[in-house]
Amino acid sequence: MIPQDILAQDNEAHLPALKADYEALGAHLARRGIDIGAIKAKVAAYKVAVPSWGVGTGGTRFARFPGEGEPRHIFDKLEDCGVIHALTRATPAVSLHIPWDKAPAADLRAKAEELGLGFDAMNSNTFQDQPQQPLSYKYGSLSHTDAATRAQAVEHNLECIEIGQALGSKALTVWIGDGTNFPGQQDLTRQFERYLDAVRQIYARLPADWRLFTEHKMYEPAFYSTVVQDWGTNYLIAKELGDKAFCLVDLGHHAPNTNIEQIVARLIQFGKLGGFHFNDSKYGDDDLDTASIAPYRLFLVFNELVAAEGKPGFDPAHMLDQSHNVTDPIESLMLSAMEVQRAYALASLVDRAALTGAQEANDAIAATQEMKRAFRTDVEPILAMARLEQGGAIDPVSAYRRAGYRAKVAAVRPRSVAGGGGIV
Ligand SMILES: [Mn+2]
Repeated sequence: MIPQDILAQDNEAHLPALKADYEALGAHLARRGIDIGAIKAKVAAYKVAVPSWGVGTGGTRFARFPGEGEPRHIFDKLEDCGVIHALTRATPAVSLHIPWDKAPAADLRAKAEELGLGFDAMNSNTFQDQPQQPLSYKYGSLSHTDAATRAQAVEHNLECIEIGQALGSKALTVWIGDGTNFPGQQDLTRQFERYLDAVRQIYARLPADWRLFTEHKMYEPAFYSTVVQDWGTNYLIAKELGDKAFCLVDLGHHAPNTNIEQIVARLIQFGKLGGFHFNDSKYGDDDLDTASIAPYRLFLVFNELVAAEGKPGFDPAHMLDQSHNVTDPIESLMLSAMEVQRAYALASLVDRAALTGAQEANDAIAATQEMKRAFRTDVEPILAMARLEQGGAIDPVSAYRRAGYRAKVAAVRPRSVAGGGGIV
């Protein structure tokens, strides 16, 4: 998909500058007592999953403007994900959405293997009605007032587990659109009781080596209340269910200015952080590219993660979850994967002993300066060298454009005519 000679040409063009920058950064970090090789090894080992739905062009409630050469089906989506991984070497797993990505397991496995990809968490969908679905989710799914509708939603989640088992997945992510638009529309307690009862039935059928992730979101599609509205409710769910249940944090699913890194710290402290859906936002669940708006916030989230490394049972799942309305999704996802790697590298530069010392001495300036010193470091040469050494691109966007991948697939993939909204 990306010819090796083109990748080699592109890397060759960038190599002299990279070598010089890497050497200079190595000397700078050495003065701070940091071994650049150790940071590079951490970055090389860091991986983030890509959502299958991320490689299609997204949209808003108003419209969707299809892009050139959009994937027609899951096999095209896997190819696009393969390009992202080939160039970044950071995204070896794809997260599927059922029923959008339904296909014979053997075919999915074969295609993924050909591309050097595996399968991350399975995502169920009870926030829209599917053709031929007997009962509607208009008024909810796992929390619906009607027992048969709840049973249908439970059954769908069990099917997602079954499909995931055939693919080698080890987790199910449940996000529901359930909620209300009007005060008094539902009894808030009874609605949550119904949800808990339904999600317990899913949890009871979870394979022993699987994890169940529940994802909170404060509003949208419901606008007065959602059933799983915040991290507190999410924590209660994970606590009620048991040891295999964890909370997923989607960065866009909070009120503006919420201290997300503190939520992350709390969930880590109580052993319930399941993982992340990375994206960025200015106002709401904007699903913008990771670190495009608030890179310092992402760094602060990773500061909590790096501080918790080595804690027993600490193994959060990392995934991108974005909607690309005005960019080539492959370029956005490559850059976003690199941004989470960058945040990880930067957080790894924090001098933990110095930070703790400043905290114990109540020296606020020294503490915050330690954070800023790490954040201000340009670690791009580390990321680029880690990619190059793993067979990827020094500059993935440059290599991708040089290879002309989008034009090539546009010639065989007709422009998608799917209209309407496209929050995907
Ligand atoms: Mn999400």
